[in-house]
Amino acid sequence: MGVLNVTPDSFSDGGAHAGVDDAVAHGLALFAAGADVVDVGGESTRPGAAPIDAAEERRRVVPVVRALRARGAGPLCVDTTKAEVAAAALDAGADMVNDVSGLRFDPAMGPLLARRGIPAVLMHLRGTFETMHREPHYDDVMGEVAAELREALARAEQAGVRREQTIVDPGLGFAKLAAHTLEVVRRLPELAGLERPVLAGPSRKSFVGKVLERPPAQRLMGTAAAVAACILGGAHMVRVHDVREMVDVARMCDAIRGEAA
Ligand code: PMM
Repeated sequence: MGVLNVTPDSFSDGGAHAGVDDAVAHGLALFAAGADVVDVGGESTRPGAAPIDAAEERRRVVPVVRALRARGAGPLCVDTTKAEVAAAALDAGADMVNDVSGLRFDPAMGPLLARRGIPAVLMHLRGTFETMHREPHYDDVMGEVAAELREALARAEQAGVRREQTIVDPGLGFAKLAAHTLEVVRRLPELAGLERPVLAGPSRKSFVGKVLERPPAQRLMGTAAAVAACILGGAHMVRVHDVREMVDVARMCDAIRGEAA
């Protein structure tokens, strides 16, 4: 899954693709580099990022989805916690939804996913975008992440979402210190107990920066190591910025796992 952030302030590539033409060019480049799906997001989750309303988020995301579709590009995923934005992006041609709140922020999201019947990523996140960067506490981080993802799956089921639609994501770096995220990556195989496909997003994140003491632009090799650990730990999909390089990492990991590269 290639990352296409259409935000003026995202932490690692913010501002680079804020115009529609630039965003479309970058989205096409992600597919050309080997992405199987591109995730279009209009709201930054970076610490201290200003929250935006649905109208502004739609204004950022929908033209990019529509223009990529017009160029024959896809499949496309929309990274949003707002049902209104998700619905508009799906109407514009998006194929799936990535809700980093795991259906907690907008009660209309579950029913929308149920009606549309499309694949949906349910990510683990504690608190809100404003509170999640405060000192998080876990006694058993992986046990608690898995239990809270089970709750997200139950919320989805309650709303009428079919289990087959769902993909789970432990939310690397979300409401987690570097040590928590490293433990989640190490214990990723435990998510197999949820019996759903797993997505992981280690790309350029601060836990990589913390270990290597490098800024986001210099986290390529750290990201490669984390992507390899995730895939060998059972992730079915990885959400990354550096698609061309990570396709090689993924193919190599698949070969090591004994799967077709
Ligand atoms: N990370 C970010 C944004 N959206 N969605 C999912 N499902 N998983 C993630 O790990 C994730 C996400 C933040 O990273 P970015 O600002 O580089 O997009």
